[in-house]
Amino acid sequence: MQIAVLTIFPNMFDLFWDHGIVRRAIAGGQVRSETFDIRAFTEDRHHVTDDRPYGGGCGMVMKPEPLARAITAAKAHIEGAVTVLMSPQGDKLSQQTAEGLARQRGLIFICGRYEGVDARIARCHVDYELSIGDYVLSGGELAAMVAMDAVIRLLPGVLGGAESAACDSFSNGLLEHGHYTRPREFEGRAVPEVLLSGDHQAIAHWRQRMSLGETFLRRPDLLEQRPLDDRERTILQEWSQALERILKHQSAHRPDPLSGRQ
Ligand code: 4FV
Repeated sequence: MQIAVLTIFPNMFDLFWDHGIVRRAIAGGQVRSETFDIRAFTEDRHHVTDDRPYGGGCGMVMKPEPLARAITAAKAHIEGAVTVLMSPQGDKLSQQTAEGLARQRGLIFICGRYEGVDARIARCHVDYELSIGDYVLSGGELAAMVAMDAVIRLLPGVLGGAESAACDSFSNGLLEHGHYTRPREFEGRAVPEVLLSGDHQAIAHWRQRMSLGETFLRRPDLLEQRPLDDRERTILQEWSQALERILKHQSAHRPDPLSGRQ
């Protein structure tokens, strides 16, 4: 996959390209990355990339001309690339959107600064607007790094044997179960016995229950959004029956008003 980033701070990406899975993907040839300094596409001697907003108001807006030239230049480098503007107005980044972007041949990330980019760039030169969350950053660079990290690790051949995107949180729409490693006991807390059993089916069942439980407790919305498989439905039905029993017996624990006990 070819990736280009358009930014007024290209050096911010030096460390990003040079570490971890991203570095490995570049070294392995799965990714070819390039940064374009938007200032290089200005025509004035002060390389101005922003200007005051029409209609007044606070802050500055990124000028359309340097951006349009930079986008054209990047597109000339990457055949059939999808242009992605990082902005709070965009679709929310999720594992599904990351999987969709990972299927593209080329991506061009546009990083805004100031109050944002001239709306005519967003409307006429951008294929897709993407947000990493409902908050305002001082620039799109960190958001582009988040999106690129989520996409690059999904590219075929990037994650090595032991690593697999398949068992990621959200890859099956659920939160992940807890992970444990040596020592068996830490601060007096032991690793769950089943994980030491070597019984792979029991381990898989335990992990599925933990994953369902974590998702039910922390993100029940995720469970409402996705179809359950038979085993998951059985587990949730078991839990709901157990809850019924507990609640039914609660009446038995209600203090007897005549006993004078609180
Ligand atoms: C953002 C976000 C974000 C808005 C104005 C950059 C800033 C400035 N990008 N997800 N949230 N961008 O806040 O992607 O130009």
